[in-house]
Amino acid sequence: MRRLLLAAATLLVVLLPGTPAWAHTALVTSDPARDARLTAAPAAVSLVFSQKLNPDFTTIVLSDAAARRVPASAPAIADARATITLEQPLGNGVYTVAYRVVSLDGHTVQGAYPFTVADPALPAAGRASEAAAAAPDSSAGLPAPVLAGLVAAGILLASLGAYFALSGRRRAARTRAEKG
Ligand SMILES: [Cu+2]
Repeated sequence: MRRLLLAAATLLVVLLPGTPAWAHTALVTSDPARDARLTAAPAAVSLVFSQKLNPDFTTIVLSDAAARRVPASAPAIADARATITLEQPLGNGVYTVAYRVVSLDGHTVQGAYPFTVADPALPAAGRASEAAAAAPDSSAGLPAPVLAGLVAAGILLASLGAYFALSGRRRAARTRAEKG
């Protein structure tokens, strides 16, 4: 009987690893949604969790593609929903919503997800940086006159090399003839 109790106690310890995942809060839904592609910029970001939120331990940060924080209000908490209101209209581009909240058992839950603003009425996002990133560093990107100059210089060097090699051989032949 005692052995059985011991086995049961051991089993209990094994089955109870400090933090049962089901006790933790989780992001249930959000607006904008994860990976959303919006044709109109949102004025707010709203997250709904599976547990009631603690206003003292709820953080939501919106960042742009350059990881700059987008100015926004402190999260307004209503039960399990937290909403930040953006202070400026968003331009086109990829944004990241990062959140950090506390579960009822006191453990922190954090995560992040992206969404994209692609308003056809706004200028395209980061065209200059995209162009810079796309520019190849190979000779294929060189303007035609530069390429032509490089080819000409190559031909000149090759023919100079051939000339010196030839004249060197001729000179060697001549000295050999003079000696002989
Ligand atoms: Cu926990």
